[in-house]
Amino acid sequence: MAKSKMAKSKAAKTIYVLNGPNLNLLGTREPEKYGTATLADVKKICAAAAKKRGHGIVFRQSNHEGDLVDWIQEAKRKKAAGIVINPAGYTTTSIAILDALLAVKLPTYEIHITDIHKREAFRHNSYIAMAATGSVVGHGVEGYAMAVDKVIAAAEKR
Ligand code: CA2
Repeated sequence: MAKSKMAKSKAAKTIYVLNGPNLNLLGTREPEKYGTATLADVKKICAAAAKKRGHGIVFRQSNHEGDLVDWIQEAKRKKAAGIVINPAGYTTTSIAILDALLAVKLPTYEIHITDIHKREAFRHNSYIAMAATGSVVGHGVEGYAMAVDKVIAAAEKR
């Protein structure tokens, strides 16, 4: 491999960690389902996982679909290494988020705190999975660290 290419792939980069609707409530409601960690705790988990591999994060949450689309486009513009996304309630409905991910072609891991495949049938069919490199489901908030790790590994292979 050319020296310049090697240096480029090892350089510190940013992972965008995006969170969809209602995840701002994490740790304050339905702890039996989603646990007691807050979204601020999740941000720390992601930052630590990225730092271990020499990378940083941009961490965002919105209750609005268009914000998530804008941030996916921003990740591409700002040359992020990859995206970790918990689309929450938009998982099974958002062709707009799917299209944004297909357009930017960044390594992307979908994360769900709960195992969506063991929950109600309406939660099973993820549009986001059609654009994602892979997914982490059912590992609680620690699944975010796993997803950050996996997306960095995928980005370093590119
Ligand atoms: O398990 C996940 O991470 C989900 O993405 C969570 C979504 C749900 O619609 C998906 O099917 C699975 C719900 C996010 C709502 O977050 C809350 C957190 C705490 C209290 C209330 C809602």
